[in-house]
Amino acid sequence: MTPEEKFIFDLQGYLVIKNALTDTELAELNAVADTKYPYHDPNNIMREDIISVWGDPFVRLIDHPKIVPYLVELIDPRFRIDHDYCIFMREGSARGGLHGGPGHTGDHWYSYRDGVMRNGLCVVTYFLTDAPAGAGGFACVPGSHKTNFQHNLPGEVRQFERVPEYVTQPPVEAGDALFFTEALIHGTMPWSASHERRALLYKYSPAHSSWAKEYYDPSDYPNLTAQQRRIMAPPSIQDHADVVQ
Ligand SMILES: O=C(O)CCC(=O)C(=O)O
Repeated sequence: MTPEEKFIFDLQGYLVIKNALTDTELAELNAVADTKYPYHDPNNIMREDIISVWGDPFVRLIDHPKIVPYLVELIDPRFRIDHDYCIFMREGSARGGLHGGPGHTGDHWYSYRDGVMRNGLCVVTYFLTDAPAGAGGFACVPGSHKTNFQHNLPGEVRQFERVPEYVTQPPVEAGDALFFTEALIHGTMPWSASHERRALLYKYSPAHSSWAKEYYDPSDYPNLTAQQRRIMAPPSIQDHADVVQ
């Protein structure tokens, strides 16, 4: 991470990583995503768990070389993947309000000490389509990973019935990734663009902790590298060696 990226993440609790995916990677991922259509949901939204089993291009995202430095710097060199899923949305769909935040429940926390930032559960979202300003999708309250008053956030703001200036929908392009800590207040704004939203969410924890109640089964993945196998291991310090950048 550059010094400026550290400044931004500490300030905001999230960071956009431009062009995390190459055009080839993006095309491969979108080609597979195309085969998942049409989905039949009256709400025009598809949220499917464990999309890492969709094939090798999705497995490679687990320790994508552009992303590993952020996981090492912001979680720990011994991070683990906790769970993954996709959110695909069509025009007019909605999925729920702002949540998360640095509460006393779950593994949503951010800390800083002696030049080192650490987080509990963190998310890398890969965008397979653009999310321009005003389109909706990922939204957050920048800086709220350090708030002391998260319960004062009004209900109508949580539900996006009112969108004050402190709520942001960061514009992103296909191929970008967005790294955020679950200590950040965040959620999904209704999707208003005419094209589909396609977001892949890979969620990571410190080596010793788990948010999900089920763990990955390596036998579902025929071509794992030794490093990916370690990153997928259940929570423990012992099974997670440092991930090399
Ligand atoms: O990208 C989004 O739509 C928000 C995802 C979300 O709310 C979460 O990761 O908990």
